[in-house]
Amino acid sequence: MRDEVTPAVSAAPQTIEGWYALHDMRRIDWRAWKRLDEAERRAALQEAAGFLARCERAADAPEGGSAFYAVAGHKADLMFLHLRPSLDHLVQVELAFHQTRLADFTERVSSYTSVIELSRYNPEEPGEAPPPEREAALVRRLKPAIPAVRYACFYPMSKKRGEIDNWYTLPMEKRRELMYSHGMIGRGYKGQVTQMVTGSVGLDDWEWGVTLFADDPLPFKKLVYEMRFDEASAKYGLFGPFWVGVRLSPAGIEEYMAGRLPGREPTATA
Ligand code: 76R
Repeated sequence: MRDEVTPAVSAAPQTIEGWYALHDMRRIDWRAWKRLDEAERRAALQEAAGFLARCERAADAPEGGSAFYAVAGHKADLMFLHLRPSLDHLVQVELAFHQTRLADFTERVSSYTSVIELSRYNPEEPGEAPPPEREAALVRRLKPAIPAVRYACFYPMSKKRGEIDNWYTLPMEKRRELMYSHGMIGRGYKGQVTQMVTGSVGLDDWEWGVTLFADDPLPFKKLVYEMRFDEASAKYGLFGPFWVGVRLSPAGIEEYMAGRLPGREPTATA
């Protein structure tokens, strides 16, 4: 017997995919690191800084980018974010890190594989090409430069498929309405928070990854809290663990491993 909801009304929104994303969470074995002699530490850090600099400019792929964060709390010490044009490039970047000496002092505590996704609840009319400025804006979102801001917050989420509240059986029109309201809340944080939504159905354990970037961590809390009261999240949002961290430059890894969080400016610490 067919479901009461016809495929036409519960249709999936059109999605457009961009770069693949890997969020790679690592814990440092500080005890082993401290036992390492000074010369070995220096060599490992030099190698690591070079590796991270090559990652940032995606020297291992035709395009992409990476960023590194010092994570607060017990869930990880470092989060590496890699954006690359294919899953193969992501696997290659992981393999390359494992070849470094620093990798010997890290344990992977979590990771998330997804692909940048734009879901289009209001697509162009069929056969109508978007104007060139919209096309350019689209490409910037599908292949984004990682925002040069100090903080990032990452968490995976899904939409509920309960017996009563089921996002996936809602009519398209209702989901469009809810996503509009969701987008309006998001827009209120323009200039404060940049979001990157990555789809992970079929790729990882949740349905989306949400990565937020900002120059102050407080708007992460404000934005996520405000969205909790909006129907799309209040009724249908299911959330995984959160990671929040401070951006490290490739050279910053040396200071970090010596026990100092680099300041906002690379030269700010005495
Ligand atoms: O892409 C767009 O800007 C159009 C509007 C929009 C869509 C379609 C949008 C805007 N989002 C969309 C899709 Mn979003 N987003 C989240 C979270 O914590 C929570 O409660 C939810 C986590 C945040 C914080 C956030 C921020 N968004 C999605 C989807 C896919 C849904 C689907 O396809 O069914 C998810 C899972 C999701 C989750 N969203 C915005 C933001 C912000 C800040 C905006 C405004 C962007 C802007 O206009 O600058």
